[in-house]
Amino acid sequence: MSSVQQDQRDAASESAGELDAVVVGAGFSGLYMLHRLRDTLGLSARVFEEADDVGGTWYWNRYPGARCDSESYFYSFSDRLSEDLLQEWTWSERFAAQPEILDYLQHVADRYDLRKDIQFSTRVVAAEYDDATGRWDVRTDDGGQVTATYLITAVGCLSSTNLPEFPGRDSFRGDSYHTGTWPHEGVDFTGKRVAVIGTGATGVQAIPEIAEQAAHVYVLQRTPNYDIAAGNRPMDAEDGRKIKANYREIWQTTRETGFGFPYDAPNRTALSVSEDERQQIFAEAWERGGFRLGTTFNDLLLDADANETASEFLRERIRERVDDPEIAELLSPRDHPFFTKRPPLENGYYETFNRDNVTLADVRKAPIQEIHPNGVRTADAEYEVDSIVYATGFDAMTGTLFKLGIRGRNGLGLQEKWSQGPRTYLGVATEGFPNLFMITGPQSPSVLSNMPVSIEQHVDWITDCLRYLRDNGLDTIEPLREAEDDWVDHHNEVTQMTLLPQANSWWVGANIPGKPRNLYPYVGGVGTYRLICDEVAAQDYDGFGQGSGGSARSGEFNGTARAKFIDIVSAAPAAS
Ligand code: NA7
Repeated sequence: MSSVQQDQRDAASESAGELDAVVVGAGFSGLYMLHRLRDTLGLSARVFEEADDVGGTWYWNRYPGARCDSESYFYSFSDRLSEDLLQEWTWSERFAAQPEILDYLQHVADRYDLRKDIQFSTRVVAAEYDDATGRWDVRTDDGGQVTATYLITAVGCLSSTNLPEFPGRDSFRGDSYHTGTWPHEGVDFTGKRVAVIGTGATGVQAIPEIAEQAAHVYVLQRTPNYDIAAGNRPMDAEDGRKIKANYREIWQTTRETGFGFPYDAPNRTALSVSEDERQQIFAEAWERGGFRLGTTFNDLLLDADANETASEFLRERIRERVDDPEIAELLSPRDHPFFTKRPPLENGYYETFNRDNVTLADVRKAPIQEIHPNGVRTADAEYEVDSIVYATGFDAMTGTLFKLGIRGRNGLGLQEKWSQGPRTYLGVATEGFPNLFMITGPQSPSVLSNMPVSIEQHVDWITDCLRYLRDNGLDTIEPLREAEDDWVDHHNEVTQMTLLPQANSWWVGANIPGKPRNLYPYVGGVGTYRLICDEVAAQDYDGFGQGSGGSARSGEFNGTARAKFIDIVSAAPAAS
């Protein structure tokens, strides 16, 4: 067949709704995946996106103070997408605010002409694998239907909001907002009495900004966090030049470290140095700002005594900044070790509690009992307010995946299969769901990493996998049960080596009533994980059954890809 005939045939299939790939979501991962599918592999692909524009997380989270907690110079696509873009794009702040990141993603969409293959304002309501045809049947809320060989989820890890079922919640007569679905026109809190529920990474960013405007802010805190000073500031032109000159090295480091940050990862334990030296190391990291503090020693996530030295360093910073010792104590975490819940980065958060128009309420001691037409009633107080801001987080990692109505072989539902928690091979695929790929899925590093680095790694790996299938005359791939069992066991083993199971975090699903308690992201480290995935690929996708026409012939699971890196894995959280 000539290439013209091939093009005509492709166009005819596409207009009949027969695609090579459907991608769900048009944030960082969906945009890059579409580019690779279409422009690298030459496949027909359509992206379905619920919003009316690109951006994902950065489209929805427009609350005051919304900004990235990774430094802007490495929170972007790397040289894998384009050296030119890296050199041309200039970030204005050390930690970019939401509008600037959204601008960036819009620029990427335009630069690569991606919008023409994205169907906006369209939600996927069902995605069912047809055993007879070996294709995914995808239905959308506008009544549309397409079929595709490959189904790729690019839905982000934090895209289903969590709005707790407080009694009387909907009776409130004022305005209510969830930070994850913030009005595009913004909100003016001038003169308003505002209750903010939640002090995670989002609340910590929003509260200082809201306090600048509002008549009074009541911060309803259930659990204090170890908030780290971000040290945000305008990007220094000289720093910017140095970064651009060294980008290749910077990206290489992000790919090798535990968390996907280009920070030094010294191989020393916290208790191996003297108290003075330790304090000095913490203080230097604190001065430099951001997540560096988490990478000062290699055992902070492994050893409770080591961790306590960092935890206490951070409590001391709180006492220094908050005038009232009782409020400082209320803001000081005592129930979980540092970094076992995601530490927020803050810009003036603690000083906010020195203001006359801010009240901190302990809703752990006196829980919220109800929301009523005029405000919030807790076990020991009444807060009459004009507005309620829910900074109550997300049903992370699986919430949105389950809403897609994914059904695999024999009609098996994804939610049904994962009723006790996710079961995946490498966090990117799951047995019984052929040709389903999940970008930054559960049991991959995902939210325990600098997201763009993990997104690129998954997209590139999926791209290579699809190329491999094509080159070998195959079009069906599915994890083998034993490979999946092995990965789940390994994931659980690495998790148990760390302190992470000790905290009631969203990382373990503790924020959603009834959600199975597991560590959802993989804590073995970005660098090690990449080596394992690359080795699986080098061994012709060991652990995946492969075939064509919907039948993935069973194969042998060699299992040596992971074993090859097991020693590194054992030390992986330490290598962060
Ligand atoms: P988080 O980190 O899940 O924080 C949600 C906050 O809301 C947290 O302080 C919760 O307290 C609080 N919360 C949730 N439900 C309730 C109820 N029922 N009553 C009182 N307080 C409640 O979400 P964020 O949006 O801040 O951050 C999510 C991620 O986005 C963040 O980690 C970054 O990765 C980016 P809790 O701690 O559960 O006691």
